[in-house]
This record gives sequence, structure tokens and C-alpha cells, in this order.
Amino acid sequence: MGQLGPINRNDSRDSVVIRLMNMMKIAKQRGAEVIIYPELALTTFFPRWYYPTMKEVDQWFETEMPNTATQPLFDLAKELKIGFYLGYAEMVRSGSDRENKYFNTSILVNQEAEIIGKYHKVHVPGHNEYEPWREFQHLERRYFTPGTDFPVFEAFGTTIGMAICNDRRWAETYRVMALRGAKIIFIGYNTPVHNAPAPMHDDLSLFQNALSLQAGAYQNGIWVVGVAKAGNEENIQMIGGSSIVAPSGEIYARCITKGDEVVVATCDLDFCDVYQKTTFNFKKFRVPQAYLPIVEE
Ligand code: ING
Repeated sequence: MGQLGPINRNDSRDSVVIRLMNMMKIAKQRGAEVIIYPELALTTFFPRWYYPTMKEVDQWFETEMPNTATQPLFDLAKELKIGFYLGYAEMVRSGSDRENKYFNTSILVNQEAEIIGKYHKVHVPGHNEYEPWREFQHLERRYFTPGTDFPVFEAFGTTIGMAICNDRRWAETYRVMALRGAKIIFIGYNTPVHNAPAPMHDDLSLFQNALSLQAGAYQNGIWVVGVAKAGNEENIQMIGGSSIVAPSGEIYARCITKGDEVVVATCDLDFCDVYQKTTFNFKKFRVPQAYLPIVEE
């Protein structure tokens, strides 16, 4: 795990990439095959601010990957032979500017620094218009187009799933990818302590983060890795709590700071069988005809 501390509005992409590279070197020294970075790991969490048009928001988006700012990270990954998961704001240019698509994206990069997987955040939380009653905005639904699928990817000798932030709160996220054979799911997140619509629960934000990750792991018999962008970012407190959760649902490893922090663990993927061949033997115990409401509007 490569947990990030705050990225402030004026922090350049280059300065962030240096931080990511420093953590990549430490992870490699500790024997890591892959390092998981947070959601929107190249910029501050800009959906906390309102912009009238997408023109002003473009500054936060990458139009290609790798690009000038991130090429050094890819080069280091290739040199060290280590893979990574990276979350970032992706703009997909098409015809005229009007049709540009904007996604909250994560990529999976193998040990040859090849992008072998891309995911667009499906569960996009927040709101579309400025809401003055909020201490700060959460305008992801204004800036990002939701993804429509949960693909899985063959990498590092296993099958890997990816999700982003709010996705981790939804049981369907894990089940779809576990049904497709994922043995470990990487999830970057940027979660403020304060959730305006449910302020009475601010003191439960770390608990609900862990609950979501642990339930997703246990109920599918898979490993789950959740990695935060943490700390005081532009005067907004973001939770840390980055965790590696075992198929038993136990927290196997955890970050304990709210800054840049590397934690490495060896995830024994055979451990998935202990649950996937017994309690969560999907083929034997699932009753799909009873689940139909799940796929209805
Ligand atoms: N952030 C938050 C998350 O799902 C949120 C939004 C916070 C929703 C607390 C509900 C409760 O962790 C992102 N970026 O999805």
C-alpha cells in the first residue's frame, strides 16, 4: 500500500510523482510485487469545489497516460520490476470538446510498466449542482461520468479487480468481480471525515470504511486492499485507515498515519479457498433466482 497524505491545490503533478516514486522504492525494498496508490492520486480532491464550466475543471484531468508528469513513475516501475494501481482524473477526448468524457479512473500497470487494465468508477457519489448548505461540496456527479462495468484482469499470477472509493460501500462491487474470478481487489479512496448528508456519523467514518472493506473481503472469500489519500487536505480532514483485509475478514495490515506511508504484506491467495470452497462456495450455495431485484432499477 502507498497511502498518500494531503495533496494541496498548488502541489504540482511533478511533486506528487516524486512522492509516489519514493514510496515505490521503499515498497520494492520490502519485497513488494505491486503497490496500490489512492483514488485521484495526482491531484487534490477537486470535487470539493464548484466550477461553473468543465473548462475550469480540465486542469485536474490527464488527457493521456503515461504523460510527461507520470512517465518517471512508469520508468521507475519498469526499472524496479514492480506493478502499480493508480487513481487519477481521466479526460477522454472525442470529436469536439463538447463530447469529451471525464472519468474517475484507475489503471493497473504490470511489472513491465504496461497498462493492462483500466476501470471507471461506477458508484459516483455526491451531487451535480452547488449546494450552499454544505461545509464543502462533493461534486463528483458534476465532473465524472459513471462507469458501467467491473472488469477483472490477469496479472501478478492471479486475477485482480479494481474499484474506487464509494464503490467499496456497495456489496455488488465485490460480488461481480469475485464471480469473475478476482482473488484480490485494489481500491483507492479519498474520504472526508465529514459526510454532509449524515453529519451525525462523522465519528463512524473510519469504522464504516473498515466495515465496508472487511465485509467485501469476507463475504466473497477474497483479499481487499483499500488505500487512502489522508490528512488535512485544503482544510478538509480526510480519513486514513488504509488496510489490507484477508478473506477471513480480518485486517491483516494497516497504515497508522495520515501521511505518505508504505505498508507491505504477503497476501497468500490460497487462503481464498478456505472460504470460497466452504462458506462462500458460490456454485453450491448461491440462489440467483432469488436475487433478481438486485439488477432491477
Ligand atoms: N468519497 C466518499 C466515499 O464514498 C462518501 C463519499 C463519504 C460517501 C462518506 C458516503 C459516506 O468514501 C468518495 N470519493 O467516494
